[in-house]
Amino acid sequence: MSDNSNSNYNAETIEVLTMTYETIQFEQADGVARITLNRPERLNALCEATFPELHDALDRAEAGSLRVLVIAAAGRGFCAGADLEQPLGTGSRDERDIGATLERNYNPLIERLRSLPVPVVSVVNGVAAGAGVSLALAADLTIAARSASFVLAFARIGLVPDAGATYFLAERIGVARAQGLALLGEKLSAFDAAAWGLIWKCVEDDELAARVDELVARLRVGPTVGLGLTKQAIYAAGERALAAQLRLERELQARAGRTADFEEGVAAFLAKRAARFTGH
Ligand code: T3D
Repeated sequence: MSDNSNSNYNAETIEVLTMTYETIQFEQADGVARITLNRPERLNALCEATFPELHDALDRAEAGSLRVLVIAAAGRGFCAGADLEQPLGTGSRDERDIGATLERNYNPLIERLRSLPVPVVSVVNGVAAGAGVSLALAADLTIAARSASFVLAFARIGLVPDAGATYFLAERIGVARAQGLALLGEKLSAFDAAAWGLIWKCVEDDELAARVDELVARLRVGPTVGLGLTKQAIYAAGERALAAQLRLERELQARAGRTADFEEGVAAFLAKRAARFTGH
């Protein structure tokens, strides 16, 4: 990792932290952390170095006053999944345990992203394949360019969809469509991904950056604690019976009701003005 961390101040005295790692870039300013996958020549395939770098970037993001995390990618693709130029597993065929790589690298990352207490946005600029699909879908909001696509490439190399892919797909688009994509490994266009409910939105290529900026600007000034509790409740819903979910909502609402942002939201409504949430 090349540590070229620096802090500087612009005219509005907003602190900007930037880090360039071997395989990713990280930038944090004004509550927004942005991780950019940065191996465009390999379509941002995930190699062994990427995972500790991602965790280090997430540590830095969480150490600051984080209100939104953006995961984006450099070049023409989002992420081509595991780097197939690196050996997937070691030893003889019988000894090889690719599952151990999942346990060590992929699973902790996916769980961490899902449980981050702020909104996570993934920006799919081009093809997402293999675990790249999982990474894109681990975000709370996935926005994709119209020319982007999703490929469960695992079937093409004799592997099983992983890093949460089977979970995200079966949950969002149903078993029939999930099986079709997983067994055939066909490309799903961003347009169809949005129409099927796999992702939040598909936008025109030349509008992607502006639409992401709008989305991030909106989330950045949102009631961060309430938003974090909201995502927690929605993710829990699929795993609980109604009675348990009602109890969870009760508990989370009690916490949201103790935030300064709740008081500000109500005060702003009554005063007929825009709320000025601080994220507390
Ligand atoms: O142990 C573990 O890590 C287990 C975990 C497994 C999780 C997984 O993700 S398994 C699935 C791995 N991913 C794939 O199988 C996808 C492989 N890539 C593709 O199928 C295609 O590249 C795409 C459909 C993603 C894009 O196709 P296309 O035609 O737009 O691009 P391309 O020409 O195939 O790729 C461009 C370059 O990126 C090319 O390099 P070159 O020829 O220009 O030097 C290609 O080799 C490279 N590249 C693409 N994907 C990967 C990759 N290099 C390394 N690993 C890749 N996954």
